[in-house]
Amino acid sequence: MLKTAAARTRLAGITSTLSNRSTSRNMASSAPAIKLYGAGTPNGRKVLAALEELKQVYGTQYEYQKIDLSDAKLEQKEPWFIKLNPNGRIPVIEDREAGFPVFETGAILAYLQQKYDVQNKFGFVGEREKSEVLQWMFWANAGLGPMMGQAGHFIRASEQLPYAQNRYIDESKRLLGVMEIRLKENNGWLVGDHYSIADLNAYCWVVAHSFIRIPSLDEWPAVKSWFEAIAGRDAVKAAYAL
Ligand SMILES: N[C@@H](CCC(=O)N[C@@H](CS)C(=O)NCC(=O)O)C(=O)O
Repeated sequence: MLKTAAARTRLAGITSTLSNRSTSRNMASSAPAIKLYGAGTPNGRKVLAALEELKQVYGTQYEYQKIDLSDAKLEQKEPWFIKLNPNGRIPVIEDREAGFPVFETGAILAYLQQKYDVQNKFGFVGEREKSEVLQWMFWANAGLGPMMGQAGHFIRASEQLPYAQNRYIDESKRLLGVMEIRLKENNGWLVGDHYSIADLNAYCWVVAHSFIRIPSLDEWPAVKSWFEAIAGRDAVKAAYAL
């Protein structure tokens, strides 16, 4: 029994604060844990496809905000975006549950796989395979992606520089040759005995081959079969349809 009106008022205040807190917690928990800021580019699709894979296996939900990369908008250079990714490029994710953002596609894929792929459907348990996933992701993100990206840039540039175009197209072809050997020696996957984030990470760049004057993958039959297997995955199709 509360003795004074002041005590009753104090209790009412505490109760209302607690109920507001619990309302805001409920609102926060109803939003998906992961928010992706991306676009329909090779790097943007990579994370979309990884999230779609997790959604299919675990029902993981995510929110997707498309960033307008056009010169007229350059949303990725705005201060609010730079706070999430100091590099001013998409994609970046926010994990509301953890309370921090993650940028760089390799780091995002590794983070999502380690935290949300609890059955290791897209990763591995073995120490060697875990290291190999990182090796092939670093390889693709330091080599294949930048080389194919530069080839595309010089092919579309207003100033046509055959030396630069050929340098990046030839290097991209060399890297496809490296993949060809690896896939042949490793039963069709970049790492271990199944599809993983290492394959998805590289796939989203190989998709762009036709934009850099590589009309087909016939020269690299193992890459071609690998490419077709990944393209046929429901999650990958869903990501490319968004
Ligand atoms: N190394 C970065 C590359 C990110 C990147 O180049 N993103 C491009 C789209 S694929 C971008 O945001 N371009 C717009 C810009 O450069 O301002 C990653 O893997 O996340």
